[in-house]
Amino acid sequence: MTDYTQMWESLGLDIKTHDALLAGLGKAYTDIFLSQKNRPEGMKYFDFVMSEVHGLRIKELVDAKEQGRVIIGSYCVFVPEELVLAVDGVAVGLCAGAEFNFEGAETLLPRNTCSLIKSAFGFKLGKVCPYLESCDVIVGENTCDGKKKAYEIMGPLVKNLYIMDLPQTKSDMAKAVLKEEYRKFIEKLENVSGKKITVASLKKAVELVNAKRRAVKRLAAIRAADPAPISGLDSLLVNQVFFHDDPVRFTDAVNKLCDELEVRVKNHNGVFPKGTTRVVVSGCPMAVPNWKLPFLIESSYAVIVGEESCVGERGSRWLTEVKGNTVDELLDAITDRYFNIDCAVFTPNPSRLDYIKEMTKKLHAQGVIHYSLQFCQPYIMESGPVEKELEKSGIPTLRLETDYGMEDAGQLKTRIEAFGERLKKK
Ligand code: BJ8
Repeated sequence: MTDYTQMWESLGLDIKTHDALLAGLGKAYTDIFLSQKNRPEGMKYFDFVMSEVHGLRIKELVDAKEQGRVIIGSYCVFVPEELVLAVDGVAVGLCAGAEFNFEGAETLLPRNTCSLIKSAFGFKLGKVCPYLESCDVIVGENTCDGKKKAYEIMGPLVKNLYIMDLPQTKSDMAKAVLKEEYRKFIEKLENVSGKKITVASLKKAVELVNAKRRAVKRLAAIRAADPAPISGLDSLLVNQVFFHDDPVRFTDAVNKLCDELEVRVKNHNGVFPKGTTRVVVSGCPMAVPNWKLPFLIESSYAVIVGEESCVGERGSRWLTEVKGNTVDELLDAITDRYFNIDCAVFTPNPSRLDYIKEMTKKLHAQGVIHYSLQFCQPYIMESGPVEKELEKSGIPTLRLETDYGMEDAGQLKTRIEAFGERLKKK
């Protein structure tokens, strides 16, 4: 195994704490992922990526920087990777999914802040995130109130925090605001990278990101098969790696995995027996290594066949039309694409509910498990009307609120199992 200590030291990581974090991550990965039976061969690539997620991938980022490329980190799927790639930059996701150093985070943030935000602060204060420390620019986007105010507190802790303002309605004016924010982001990227976005570089970037999204869409469609050829856990992992890996290599690996899964579907070779209860999970994004809920669900009675989440279909279901002969026209197409995202911070937000119904139907799911992080106002608020509407449409729905800790695992499992009984009777 390569020793990356020197690289981590040069990024300013706290080696002892970081070692402990990696050891915990490795154990969780072995227990949750490697213990699954009859996994697709194609998952070996993702096992490798995970084993090197703070090693080889970080080395690649360091090398990219040495070659003069900029590293742009973000916490939201509204930040267009296309624009980063168009200046030959590298885009990395920074959301964290572990309950780590929450005591530290709570010295700066109110206790009733969602785990996703606390985790980002815990990682920063604990000096354990090599992605964050590699970034030339960290993009904070004004979405929910928690994130908005947290970025104000984060500003002095990091170098080069850039705030992107986002609209919260779907009006024409809101779309114009989004386009203007993206235009300002181009300016920022051009300044920091010293490279100009051209029609050719932007078209190429759009095509690259489209190919990546097409690959995960292909995976999402394959999951309609019964028996399920891949677990929800493994599919989630692919969607999580989406935010960290090299886009070309990732696309290739996902397409290879899909080739294999299509053969499995033909041969009725499932990871769960035919007729296993099928559920869609909808709600807050699950960042690495947030695997708690999928693990509890899939170790109970059901297979997860889709994620209506930003780490899932909400983040990847739209492609960008490659149309336009100027950077401005291409930016219109990019804005059109991103303006579709139906995050719960938007009001009103009917398309999210419609799409949960559509997913349930096309993936032949018997029910929906709505997942909100505690203290996440947008998704908790939206979960009531979502549950009511789904139930009215004959789709059994279980609403869960949880955090990154394991204390409520037993209680969650009991509720998940009781929901399973209900689905069986359906
Ligand atoms: S587009 S879902 S990635 S904002 S869980 S921090 S909402 S209090 S993550 Fe998100 Fe962009 Fe929307 Fe997607 Fe706030 Fe809720 Fe915490 Fe959240």
